[in-house]
Amino acid sequence: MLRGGLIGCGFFAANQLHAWHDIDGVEIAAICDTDPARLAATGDQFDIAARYTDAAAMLTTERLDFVDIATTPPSHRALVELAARHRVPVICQKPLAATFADARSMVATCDAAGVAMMVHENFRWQAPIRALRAAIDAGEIGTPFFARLTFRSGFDVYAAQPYLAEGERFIIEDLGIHVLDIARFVMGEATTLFCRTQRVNPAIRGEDVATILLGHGDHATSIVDCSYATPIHDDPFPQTLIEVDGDRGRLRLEAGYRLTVENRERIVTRDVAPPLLPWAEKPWHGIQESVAAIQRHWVECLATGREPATSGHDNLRTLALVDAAYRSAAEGRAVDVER
Ligand code: NAD
Ligand code: 89V
Repeated sequence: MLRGGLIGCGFFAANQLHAWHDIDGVEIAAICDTDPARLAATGDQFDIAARYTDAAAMLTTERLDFVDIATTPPSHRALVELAARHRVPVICQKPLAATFADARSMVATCDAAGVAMMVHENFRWQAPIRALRAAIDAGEIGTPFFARLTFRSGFDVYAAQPYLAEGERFIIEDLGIHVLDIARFVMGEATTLFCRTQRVNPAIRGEDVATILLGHGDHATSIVDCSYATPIHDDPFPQTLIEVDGDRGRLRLEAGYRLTVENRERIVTRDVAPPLLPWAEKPWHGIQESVAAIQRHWVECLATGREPATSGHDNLRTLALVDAAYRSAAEGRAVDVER
């Protein structure tokens, strides 16, 4: 039985704890939160007796096979470094760090300590996105040369995550990061990028709209566009809608989890809806199922010694896009993505 310790008992951690509970061969043996009330509520809900308000005390006292960090970003670097000092494999929520330099240093620290590291970048693990990628891998549209990845919503994301209204940076760092990661997953690495940001909602501090044009070498172009300022009657939150043009056909992942594959001869629409897990709740169920999928992947990686798909090293490539997007928006010009 793998013994995990979870740090950060907030809004999203409940999904992670439900998913761990469902995975055979894993138990969350201890939890930690600096807020005693949240710690107690989570411990009671998931029946976990070993509770800590100090992560260092948890790491010193408990024998853990991995740590799952579900705190907000300002604490990520210190907590990842703590796990590395204890030689404990570590999962860290996105965004891995507030700066690209911090993230690089965290990945280097885990390398030096010889500990496995995975970033909890779960969006690419969503069932509809994997179905889209499987269609590309099966050659259904030939070679992709264009994609548009859209996340537009007016959902009140601030209700459950009030800190999102307070940061100098918002939608690229918190949400665009997922969509940029999907862009890599679907289209490969991007080399150049141009980004414009807007703040439409005057009640928040950061940008709530971002439009990003990516160049994937010479072979492909994609557009990532995100908005939390778009009033929509049937809001698709939290679905990422995607279209991909290939030289032999076209894919469209549309609202309601419909995947259409077409070429000049035929058009087929498939239902690629994610399953509704027993503990999941609409409209979050696709994200919740992706949490279970990425955590199962982590357990397989620990068992086999394989590098996780969203390892620290892999996630640096996504963070390079986030960094380039903010740089481009600030400078008002296209920029190269740091390698
Ligand atoms: P939250 O504020 O609801 O919860 C964070 C918890 O961490 C709080 O209870 C806080 O007291 C605790 N905490 C902070 N610093 C700590 C420390 N040093 N030691 C112990 N506990 C500490 O935040 P949230 O909305 O659950 O977000 C947490 C993380 O999850 C963020 O990085 C966010 O971006 C990410 N997130 C990811 C997804 C996704 O789909 N992958 C969705 C939502 C949130
Ligand atoms: O991923 C996140 O951190 C969340 C949400 C999915 C709502 O964007 O903020």
